[in-house]
Amino acid sequence: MSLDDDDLRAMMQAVRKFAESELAPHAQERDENKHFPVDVLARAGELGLGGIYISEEHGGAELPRTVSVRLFEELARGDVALAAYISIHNMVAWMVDSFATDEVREEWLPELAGMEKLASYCLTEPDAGSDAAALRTTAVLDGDEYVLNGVKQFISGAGSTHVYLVMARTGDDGPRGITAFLVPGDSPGLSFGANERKMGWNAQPTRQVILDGVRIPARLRLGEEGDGFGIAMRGLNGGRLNIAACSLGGASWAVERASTHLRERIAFGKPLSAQQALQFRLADMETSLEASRCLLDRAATALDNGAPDAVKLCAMAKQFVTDHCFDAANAALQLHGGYGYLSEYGVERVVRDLRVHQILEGTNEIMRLIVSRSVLEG
Ligand code: FAD
Ligand code: 2MC
Repeated sequence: MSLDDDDLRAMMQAVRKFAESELAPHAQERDENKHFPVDVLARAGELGLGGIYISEEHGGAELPRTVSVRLFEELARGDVALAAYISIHNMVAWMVDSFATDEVREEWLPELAGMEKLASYCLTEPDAGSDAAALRTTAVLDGDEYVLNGVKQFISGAGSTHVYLVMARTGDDGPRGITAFLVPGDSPGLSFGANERKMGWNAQPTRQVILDGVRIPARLRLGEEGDGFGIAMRGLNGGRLNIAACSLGGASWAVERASTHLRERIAFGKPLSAQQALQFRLADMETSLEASRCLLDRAATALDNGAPDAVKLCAMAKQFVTDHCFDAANAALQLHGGYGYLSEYGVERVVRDLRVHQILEGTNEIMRLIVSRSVLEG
C-alpha cells in the first residue's frame, strides 16, 4: 500500500486517538488487575492494527516498517504492555503471510489481521534463551501430521491466544535443524503453565507452553524443514524495531509528564523548572528520544529496502533505543520526586514495562554480539 501524506496523517491521528481514548485511561487498572483486554485488541484490529505489514489481499495494511515504528510509538504512549503485545501478534502475522502456503494464509490471516484471533511466538525454552539455536522441542513427521513435544518458556499471550508459532527441531543440532509450525490453540496435548508474576508487562499474560504429543497437519509447517531458525530471526528483526518503538513511546510520554511536573512544582521559592541542573537533565532526556527516533527510522528504512546491513541496524536500534529510553523514563520518575514512585502518576508503570525491553526479543548483550560480529567480520 502506498500512503500519501494525507492518508498517513489520518492514520496517525486515528491511532493517537485510540491510544488516548482506549488504551491510556485503563492502563493502570490493567496493570494492577493483570487484565489482558481481548475486547480492546479487537478494536485495534478494526483500525487495521492486527495486520500492519501483511498483504492487502489477506486483509492487511501492507505498510512499511518506517510507518510501523511510528504507529508503535503512538500506541505505547497509551499502554506500553499492550502495544508490545500488538507488535508480537504482528510479527507472527507477518511470518504466516511470508512463509505459509496460500491455503494456510487464507485460513488464518483475515482473522489475525482483524485481531479476532490472536497469536503467540514460541522460540524460548527453559534451557535455550539467548542461545535460541539450542532449542530441544521436537517435531516428528508421522504420515501427513507432525507430532510436537517440548516446553516453551516465557510465552507472551499464552493461554489467551488462538495460535502458537512454534520453532521445533526436525533435524540435527544447531540452527539448520529447526522448523517453524503453526499450532492451533485448541490442539489436543497443548497446555499452559501458570501466569508468571512479573515486574511489568502485566496487561499481557506470560506462561509456559507445553506440547505433549500435539499432532498438527503437515500443511501447518512454515517454509521447508530446516528453514525455521531463519524464519524466526527474520520475524525478530522487525519485532526488535517495534519493541524499541514501544520504549520510545513510553519514554516520550514520561518525559512530557516530567516537564509538566517541573513547571508546576514549586520548591525553594520557584518552579523546579528554574533549576538549571534539572533543565539540563531534561535536555539530555529529549536528546535521547530524538536520537532514538532517528536510529529507528534509519534501521526501519534499511529493513524496508532489504539492505545488507539491516540485521545489524535493527540490533543496534533495539539496544540503543531500549537502553536510552529506559534511562529517560527512569530519569522522568526521579524528576517527579516521591510522586514518581506512586502508581497513580503512571510513570513507575512505564519504567517497569520498559525494563523488560532490555531483556526480551534478544537481550541487549545479544544485540551487542550481533553488532560486534558484523563489525569484526566486516
Ligand atoms: P539467558 O540466555 O540465560 O541470559 C542470561 C544473561 O546472560 C543475560 O544477561 C544475557 O544477555 C547474558 N548472555 C547470554 N549469552 C551471552 C553471550 N554470549 N554474551 C554475553 N552475554 C550473554 N520468548 C519467546 O520466545 N516468546 C515470547 O513471547 C517471549 N516473551 C517474553 C516475555 C517476558 C516478560 C520475558 C521476561 C521474556 C520473554 N521471552 C519470550 C523470552 C526472552 O526472549 C528471553 O528471556 C531472552 O531472550 C533471554 O533469554 P534467557 O532468559 O534464557 O536468558
Ligand atoms: N536475521 C536473519 N537471519 C539471521 C538473523 C537475523 N537477525 N540472525 C541469525 N540469522 C541467520 C544467520 O544468518 C545464519 O544463517 P545461515 O545458516 O544461512 O548462515 C543462521 O541464522 C544462524 O545464525 P548464527 O550462525 O548467527 O547463529 P548463532 O547460534 O551463532 O547466534 C543469535 C544466533 C545469538 C544471534 C540468535 O540465537 C539470537 O538472536 N538469540 C537471541 C534470541 C532471541 O532474540 N529471542 C527472542 C525470543 S522472542 C521474545 O522475546 C518476545 C517477546 C516475542
